[in-house]
Amino acid sequence: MKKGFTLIELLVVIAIIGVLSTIIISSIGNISDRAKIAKTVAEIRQMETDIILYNLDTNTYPHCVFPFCNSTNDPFINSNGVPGWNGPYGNIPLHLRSHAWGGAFTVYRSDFDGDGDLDVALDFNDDAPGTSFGDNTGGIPLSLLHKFDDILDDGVELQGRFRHYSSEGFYIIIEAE
Ligand SMILES: [Ca+2]
Ligand SMILES: [Ca+2]
Ligand SMILES: [Ca+2]
Repeated sequence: MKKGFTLIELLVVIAIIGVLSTIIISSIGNISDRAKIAKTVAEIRQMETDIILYNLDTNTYPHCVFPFCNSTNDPFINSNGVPGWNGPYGNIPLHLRSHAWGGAFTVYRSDFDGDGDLDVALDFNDDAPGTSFGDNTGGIPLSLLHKFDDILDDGVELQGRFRHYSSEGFYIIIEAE
């Protein structure tokens, strides 16, 4: 009488379990990514609203560079001497904001396209708020960044109002002023 499993049978069972768990894990991953993208799109829209309110008051844009942005220079909660400032802007100070993957989500200004006008960057950092460049615990997979462009702009990363800049994890709003 046959007792237990043969080695072949065990290997087949292990292989089947492996395939099933891969399928389950990847489908959970997709659901999780979709939820995170939806959450981050909402955060981007809120950030845009706060930036617009800041601009209406000051006629300029907030500038807050990770990791040097803190409670004493955060432009959403400090006037920093900017004329017309009438904050605070939004419910969460800029230096404490994070995107759904856990990294800091801030805004700063630079002339990315070199035309002499400052552009506004939405900075999706891979470092959590309050940490430094080496944290790296909260990065958005670069393969997912274009999803924001699909939803908020023209779906093309190198053109339009939103542009993915370089290989880094941030988007810019070109020609904001
Ligand atoms: Ca520019
Ligand atoms: Ca980092
Ligand atoms: Ca675009």
